[in-house]
Amino acid sequence: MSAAIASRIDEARLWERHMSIARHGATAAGGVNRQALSPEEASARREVTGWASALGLKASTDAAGNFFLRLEGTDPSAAPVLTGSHLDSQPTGGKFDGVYGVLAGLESVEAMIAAKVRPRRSIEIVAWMNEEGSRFVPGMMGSAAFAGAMPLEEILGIRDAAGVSVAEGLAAMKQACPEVPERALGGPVKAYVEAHIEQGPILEREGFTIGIVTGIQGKRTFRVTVTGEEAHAGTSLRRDRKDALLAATQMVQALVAVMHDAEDVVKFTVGRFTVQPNAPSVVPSSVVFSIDLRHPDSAVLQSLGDRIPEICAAQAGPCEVKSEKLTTSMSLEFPPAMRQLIGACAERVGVRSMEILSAAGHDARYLHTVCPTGMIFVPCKDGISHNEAESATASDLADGARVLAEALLELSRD
Ligand code: HGY
Ligand code: MN
Ligand code: MN
Repeated sequence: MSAAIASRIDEARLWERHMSIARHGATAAGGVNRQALSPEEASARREVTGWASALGLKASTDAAGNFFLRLEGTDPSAAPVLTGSHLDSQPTGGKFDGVYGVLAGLESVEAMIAAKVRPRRSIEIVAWMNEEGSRFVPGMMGSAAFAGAMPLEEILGIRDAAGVSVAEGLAAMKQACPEVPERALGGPVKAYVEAHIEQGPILEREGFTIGIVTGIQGKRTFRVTVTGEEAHAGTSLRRDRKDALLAATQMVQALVAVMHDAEDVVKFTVGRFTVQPNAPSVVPSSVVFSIDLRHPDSAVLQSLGDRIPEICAAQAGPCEVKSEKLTTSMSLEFPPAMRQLIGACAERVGVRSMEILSAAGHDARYLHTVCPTGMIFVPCKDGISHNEAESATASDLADGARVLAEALLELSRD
């Protein structure tokens, strides 16, 4: 292995750190529930900070709650190279989604220090705030704010299901990590590389260790609110009812029929379905449901998404319906130069790589709007993710970190 830094990556240390971070928000089924800006995320940040501070890295945070660990370069004034991902998880998340990008970044920097290599440009490891969009909607708020794609004021006012605002969550995080200084939001970035598990089965099935990510498929999200009328389950006549649940389920079925494609390329998900008053003997007066729609072809994504309001309206019956378009992110392609660089690093490290489109969303989407951006995938078992059974191997994680370390060093040199 000719790569100088790659040989310093410590597979056991990287694995142990994943197992240690998995304790923050550990679930009985072996996964994690580490919601954005939660005490669990704060304790995970503190543990990562402990490892980083021991290496001389400096922690900081910005007004959007993004968390940075900086290895100062020999030219501190030069725009830094960023790497990282997220520490928040889905409610039934796994040990590797997001965490891997943060820990692989830390491992890369630790390998450089061990090799006594000081990069010219500073390298910053980032844990972006609320990538998952589980507690606060939409996801990727932190990287969107960093890239100027979403106004901070709008983000601060968004509330979770318990009515807690992002601003209150940020205050709680600050209270949990009072020693972390604040820095300006945004700023010049030379390049960004994010390591992540694939969250799909392709690398494992094709027998490749490294995915050189070509881009990210497009995604549109919606919130549909169906309003009916509460009524007694025993006395109200069917013809008089305004049953929001009945209307909402018919809307979902009609949407599923339209989104069904034989090639299974359209990805349509209703992940959240909230019924009010949610009492067995009361006809539901309100249903709010989420729509997560994805497709690699932006024109198809646009046209399918545009049909959602009319499809829902057609199934409303005696109820009212409001279809809100929340986010629209079209498919993107990472710069060929970044893909070539990652490919060359994989070759130098001596691991097999293939080009692959990301079907999952990542903060790299927003960094792509501010600097040359790339992603490195490693396999996960059976492609399972957003599931407590999510699993990866120590050697694949280490190989991905080796490629990342080489790429970061190369990017931080010029
Ligand atoms: O939903 C996504 O694609 C990401 O894993 N949060
Ligand atoms: Mn992720
Ligand atoms: Mn995820």
